[in-house]
Amino acid sequence: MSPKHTLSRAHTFPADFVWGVATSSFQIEGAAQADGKGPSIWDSFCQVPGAIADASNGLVACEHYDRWQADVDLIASLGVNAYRFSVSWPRVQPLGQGAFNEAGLNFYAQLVDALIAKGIAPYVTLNHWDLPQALQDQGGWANRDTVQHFVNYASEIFKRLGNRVAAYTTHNEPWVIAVLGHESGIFAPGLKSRATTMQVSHHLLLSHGMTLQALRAQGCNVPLGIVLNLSPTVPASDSAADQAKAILEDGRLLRWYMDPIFKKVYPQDVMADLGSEAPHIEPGDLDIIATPMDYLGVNYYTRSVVSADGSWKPQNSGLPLNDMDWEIFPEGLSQLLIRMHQDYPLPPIYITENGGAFPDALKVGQVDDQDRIRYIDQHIDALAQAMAQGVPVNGYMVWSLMDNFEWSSGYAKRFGIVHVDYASQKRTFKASAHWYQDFLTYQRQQQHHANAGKTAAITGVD
Ligand code: IFM
Repeated sequence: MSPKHTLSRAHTFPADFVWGVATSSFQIEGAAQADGKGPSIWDSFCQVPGAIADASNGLVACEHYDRWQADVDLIASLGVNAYRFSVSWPRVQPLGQGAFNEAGLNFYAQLVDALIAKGIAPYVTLNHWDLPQALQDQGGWANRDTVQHFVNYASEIFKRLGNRVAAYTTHNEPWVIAVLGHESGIFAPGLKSRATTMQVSHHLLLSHGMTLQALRAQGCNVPLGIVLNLSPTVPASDSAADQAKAILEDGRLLRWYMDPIFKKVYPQDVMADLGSEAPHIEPGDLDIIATPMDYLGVNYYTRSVVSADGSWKPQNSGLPLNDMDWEIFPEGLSQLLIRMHQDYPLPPIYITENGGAFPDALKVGQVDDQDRIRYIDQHIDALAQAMAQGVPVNGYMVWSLMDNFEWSSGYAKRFGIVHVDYASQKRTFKASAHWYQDFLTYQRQQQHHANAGKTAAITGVD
């Protein structure tokens, strides 16, 4: 049988390239009320009737809080050299300010130690959306006080995990927190106000910059950065209205985050469009936001197509769709990275999430998810093409290690390369996990051959 999905094998990546899998606390941990953990905004949001498609919640999830040791073994068996996960703020500081929770801090300290012992680099995200509900009760990210609370929390995490981890990420996908959480309201905390959305996004960015400064002042010498969800934004047609809308949406998705971080300014066109809904910005805020970062994480899933009248539907595009009805568009990853490289002075980039939900079927103990394999293969290929054009990419992480709580879609959408049977909590490698494992072995062999070649050249052996 000839090997399938081998586009990515045409490329040999640098020996120190980071290959990982990613998860987040609320999506996998469960144990939502165990060992002193406080409630997060997602615990509350799950109780809102109709908020989650299958009316599920994070009470049990993948029971990772109890099964973490076996999960570390699972990660190690994939052959990855990195694992990206997040710390649940309310697990380590139940009210988001004041007392810390020893049990929660210990959980993450043990996880980090176990990963390191297996040769897996821990990539720690400080905020993957599960804000303590007690802070939301005081206005959440719309309240400027939350910025300092986040810095205090981040400082405590650094005190406990220190420079043992591979990198710290301040926030995961601030656009999602701001827009889906506060404008469309389909994510926690479920608000619908554009002015609040923009204030939230400013506070997230401000807390990002302040955290970089605070952690460095404490002696942090591991890379610090942020993770953005980015896509190329294209007009649905070449009408002037669609094109203008696409430029504005690009401003709201990409430039609203990239410009202040790399150019110390918010995009003028978005500001003008916001008018009185623009955020309140204090003198010096932009200097803080633009604090130099060590890396940028990019989460890429699909492109964004916009029409002025909102009528565009992915079903009309002709491109294959995944189980979320997102277009599968690998070229978008190279286009995005090349454009970013042209427009911004980029630090090293990590693709911190890439993957897809597909309608997996577990048959006789196996999930033959060829569509997911094809997706990952095509995207690694697209990534290599961007690197060949000079984009500085240092790593790639599959979303996700295992099936988990997919936010407002509940457990119905499966992104994992490892299948989770939620009734028994049994983990089963899908074909994509085997494929990724084989791909990583192949990469190591390529490295080995390249090194052997170098040694031979140096010593004159042929
Ligand atoms: O599951 C999410 C993750 O939490 C953040 N990025 C997108 C993924 C898929 O929707």
